[in-house]
Amino acid sequence: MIRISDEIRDALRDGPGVVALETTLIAHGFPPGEGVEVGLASERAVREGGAVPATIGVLDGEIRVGLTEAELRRFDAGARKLGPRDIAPAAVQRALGATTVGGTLTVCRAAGIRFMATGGLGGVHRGWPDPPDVSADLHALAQTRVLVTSSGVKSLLDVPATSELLESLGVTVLGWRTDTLPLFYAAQGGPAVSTRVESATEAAHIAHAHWELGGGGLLLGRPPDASLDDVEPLIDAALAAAAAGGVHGQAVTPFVLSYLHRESGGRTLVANRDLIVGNARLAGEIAAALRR
Ligand code: PSU
Ligand code: MN
Repeated sequence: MIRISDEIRDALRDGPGVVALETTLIAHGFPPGEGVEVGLASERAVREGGAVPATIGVLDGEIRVGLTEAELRRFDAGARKLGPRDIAPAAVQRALGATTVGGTLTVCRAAGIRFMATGGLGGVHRGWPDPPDVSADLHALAQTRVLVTSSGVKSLLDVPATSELLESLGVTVLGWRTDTLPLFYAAQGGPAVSTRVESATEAAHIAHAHWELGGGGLLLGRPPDASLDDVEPLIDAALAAAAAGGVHGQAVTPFVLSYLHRESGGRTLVANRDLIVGNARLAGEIAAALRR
């Protein structure tokens, strides 16, 4: 049921490191056609970092680890959004399925992949417990021996509450040359990280030591290169529009991202793309550093 490409299988055995990439941001995080370009740019960035990219999704009845460009182009907005609980059903039913961070981590566990990159982790939605929505990304990260590089937690969420829950779950939260967790589009203003790191080698050594101890996931927060510090009012407006429109569950995050991309005149789209690609490059460097 799981099919790993030859290049990735070789790399996992004795080659350069491997970095997993998700397909939900490709299918649901960007306007039609643009997500694929972000996915392809992320793959190139992982290689520039010195590792092999492993983009993950469900296609033609298989859980695929490694997709060709033509296959990647099939992940459009019609794809199911797959969290950890949705992968087996999608494979058996031969659905086209795009994995979230949590879904991708579930496949990493089965395939033995130790690194992943994305834009922003899911987490505790604002207003919890109304709605009682906590992303399955958090539990998957706690249970999986993977270092996820992201620009923190998506700031449309309750980031301080998510940070508290990460601590409760035993997830090590590292800051890339920063003392605070990045706020996705914004570099500053987030809660404290548990440890600041200065180099890819240091991050790789901490991950390795954490796993030797029997630990699970780690999050590395890399601030966006260009910080957008004026989007908070737009996020409030987007969340209000989602509530007014009866948008809930899995549809909230894609709705809010596309609202922001539109209402910011494309500024959040550029920021989101650039931070994803930068995170992929850094994850590649860390995966390569662990090999050395
Ligand atoms: N990062 C981005 N854009 C995205 C996501 C991450 O820059 O669209 C996706 C990831 O797949 C993450 C998901 O797992 O958003 C979280 O969705 P939810 O809030 O429904 O758990
Ligand atoms: Mn959710």
